[in-house]
Amino acid sequence: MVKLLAHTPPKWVVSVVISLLVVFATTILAAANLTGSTFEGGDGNLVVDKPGDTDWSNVAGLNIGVDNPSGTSDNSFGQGTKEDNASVTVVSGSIPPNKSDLTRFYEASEFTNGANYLYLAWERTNVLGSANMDFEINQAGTPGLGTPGAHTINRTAGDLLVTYDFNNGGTVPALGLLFWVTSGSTSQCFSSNSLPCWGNHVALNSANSEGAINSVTVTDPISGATLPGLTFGETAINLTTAGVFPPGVCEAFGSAFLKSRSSASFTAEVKDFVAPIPVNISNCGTITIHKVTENGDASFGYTTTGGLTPGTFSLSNGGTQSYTKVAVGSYSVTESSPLPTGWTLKSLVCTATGTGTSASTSGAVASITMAPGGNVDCTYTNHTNLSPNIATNLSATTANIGDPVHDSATLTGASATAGGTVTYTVYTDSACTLNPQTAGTVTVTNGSVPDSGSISFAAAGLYFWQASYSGDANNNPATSSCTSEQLLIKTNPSIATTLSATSVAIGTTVHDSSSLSGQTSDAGGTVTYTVYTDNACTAGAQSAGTKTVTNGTVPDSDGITFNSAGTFYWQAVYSGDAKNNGATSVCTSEQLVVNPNQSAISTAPNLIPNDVATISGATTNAGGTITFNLYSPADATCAGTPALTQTVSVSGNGSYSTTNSTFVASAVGTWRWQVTYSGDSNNVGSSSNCGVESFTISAG
Ligand SMILES: [Ca+2]
Ligand SMILES: [Ca+2]
Ligand SMILES: [Ca+2]
Repeated sequence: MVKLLAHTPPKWVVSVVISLLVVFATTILAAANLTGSTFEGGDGNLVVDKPGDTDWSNVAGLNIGVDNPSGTSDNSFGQGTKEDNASVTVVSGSIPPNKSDLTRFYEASEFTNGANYLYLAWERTNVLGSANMDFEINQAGTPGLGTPGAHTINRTAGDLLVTYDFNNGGTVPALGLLFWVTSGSTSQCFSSNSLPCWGNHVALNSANSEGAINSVTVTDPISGATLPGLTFGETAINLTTAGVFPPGVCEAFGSAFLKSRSSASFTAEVKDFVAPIPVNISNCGTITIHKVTENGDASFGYTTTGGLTPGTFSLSNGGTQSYTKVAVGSYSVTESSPLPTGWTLKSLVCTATGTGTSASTSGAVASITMAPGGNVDCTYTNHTNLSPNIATNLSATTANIGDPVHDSATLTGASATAGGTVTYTVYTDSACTLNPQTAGTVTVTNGSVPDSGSISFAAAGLYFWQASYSGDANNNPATSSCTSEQLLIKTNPSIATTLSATSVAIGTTVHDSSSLSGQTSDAGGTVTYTVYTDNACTAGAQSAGTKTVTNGTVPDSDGITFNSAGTFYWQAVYSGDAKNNGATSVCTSEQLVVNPNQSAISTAPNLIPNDVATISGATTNAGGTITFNLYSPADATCAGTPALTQTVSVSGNGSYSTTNSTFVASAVGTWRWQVTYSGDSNNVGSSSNCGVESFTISAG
């Protein structure tokens, strides 16, 4: 059973004769261009014959497939390959003389006047009378099909096969369409008895197609070749009216290649071929949305109108949303608001390609008009600023009046190319509002911040530095915390001293006083008083106490009692505190002279009386006692109680003395002794008369 391809219904055997008659009948109507198209697809040449028309010489979107050179390097399908075979073997070698040796093919398509048109042409080297060509048009390509070896043609349900059959002696080809069928009844198959297969055959007619083979030599303006008669064939097909692109169904073909078939029979062996090339045959378009973010990333939402699926989507940096089968119509894509915090839409740029396809933008909205084969590519670029921190470091946190101090600042979290400026300012309050004094504005380069200028301070106190970053196109401003860098400029107070006395006698107690000047009103710390014995205040240190300073007031020193004469040097040393430097009084500024005592004669009359009595005329062994009685001037008769009495033992003749050492006679007048010997058994006692011995104390 042979199936012929000229308007032949599936599964219906007709005779070759009838088939040829039908073909012949269509030739009468094949002269003009297809309705709605300017392409000269039925005149058998490649150049424009009628002004305003198009032909292969100027058609838009021309795609060219070129075969391997004829001869041993040519590629073709292995013996016995048929159209229904998806798995094929490619071999190399010369094409037999009785089969078409293909050289190239052309493809173009356009959407115009509401219809999709497909234009195809083939060229061959040999002048065979008959021509049986198939253009296979796939949704997906088959990479590497041109190289020898086993391949599987990448066919998808709905793929298209355009059959092009010309019998020698005719003037126009018989054209047909078959669709690749992968499911359903095998009755769909045109020839095969099993799926998948080429089926759903559409016989093209003069209303939806035209074609011609050159009957005379023509020139190919594309390749420059001269083409003898019957070596060039072309066709134009209205895919819309042919039902390839049914209404509301999106179809897109991306690859096409050309084959030669051995005869008009569909099951005839396919031999030479020209490897697949990319094409873009579609009744629909593509919309691609790209996302670019600056300085970070976030998820951005999008809504669409017009029936895109999915209707909403989200993108983050580098993301893409592609709609590959977008039917003719109007669409919009809108970036949802509010945007993620801190983000702005920096730009929305759309490009549109394809006749009738356009895109415009307004704010976050891309408005798209899609025509068949159109492509719209939009890029949403969103921007956010980085939020750097600025850290600071003072060259000193305490300094004295007049000392130069500068600040340093460091940005972290800024972009690598961060610019802008940093302004350094010094304030006198912790809110950084009062008495601003500039320490300079410096230029930030690639995130690096130069130091501030140096400032010296004439007044003591606490100063607050602040560094403020201006920010730039990629970085938010930043300001250091006012209280994060405080500079204390300390006072240089002086201490003055006053001694309670500067010249004193030995035994006098002296204290020191001191007072501060130039200190802060809340000055604390201590003052240590010390007394030295040298004028360098290094020797003989004696503490006079360490006193606590309260609000600048200094208590007096302890009192020091000086028990030796000399010159003493006092010194007061102020410790200083957080705000006040220390101070020391001048050693020689306060000298204390302790004078030596003035010696004096005492005239007070008094004496310690003693008496001596001598015994004579007594035995050598005389014993007994001698009693010495001393009477005060008030007792002139020695009748009363003696003021002093002492009894001394006697041993023989001799002198005996009192041994008074404690009794002092001080009353003025005449003091009288009376001395009595007691005697013993051998000697008679005796007594001196009152007053025989006396002494007188006179008033002095
Ligand atoms: Ca032409
Ligand atoms: Ca022409
Ligand atoms: Ca080939």
